[in-house]
Amino acid sequence: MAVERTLSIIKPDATRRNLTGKIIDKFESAGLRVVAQKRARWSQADAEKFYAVHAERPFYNDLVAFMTSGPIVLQVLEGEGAVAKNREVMGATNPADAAVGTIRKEFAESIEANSVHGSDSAENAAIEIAMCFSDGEIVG
Ligand code: IDP
Ligand code: MG
Repeated sequence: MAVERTLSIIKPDATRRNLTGKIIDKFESAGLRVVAQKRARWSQADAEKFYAVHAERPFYNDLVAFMTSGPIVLQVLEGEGAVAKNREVMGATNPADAAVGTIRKEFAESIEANSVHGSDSAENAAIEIAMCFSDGEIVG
C-alpha cells in the first residue's frame, strides 16, 4: 500500500476537555505520523466552506455552530494507507456504533460532538489538506 496523507481535525469538544494529547497518541500508536499541525479557531465562513459538501444535510447549521464553538487542531497525518487507517482509528461517526479502542468510542460525546474529523478518500484528503495548509506548513 502506498504512503498517503490525510487531513485530521481534533474538534472543539475534545480541545475543551483537554484531550488533544490522548487523541494524538492514538494516531501515533497506529503508525500515523503528524507532518503538519496547528491550533485554529474557525470563523463561520471557514466552517461553512469546509463542510459545504454537507450543506443540504439537516445537521449542517448545527455542525457549523459546533465547529466554531471553540479551538480545533488541524493536522496532516502521513503513513501507509493513511486515509483508511485514520478512519479506522477514529471509529464510526456515531460513537454508539464505534468499535472498542477507537477515538470516538473512548472520547466522543455524541454523533455531532464526535471529537475528530478525517478525510474519507484520497481525493478529498488532497482537497481538504490544500484548504487548511500551505505547502510550506507541511514539514514532515
Ligand atoms: P464523518 O465525520 O464520520 O465522516 P460525516 O457523515 O461526513 O461523518 O458527517 C460530518 C460530521 O457531521 C460528523 O463527524 C458529525 O460531527 C456531524 N454529523 C454527522 N451525522 C450527524 C447527525 O445525524 N446529527 C448531527 N451531526 C451529525
Ligand atoms: Mg465525512
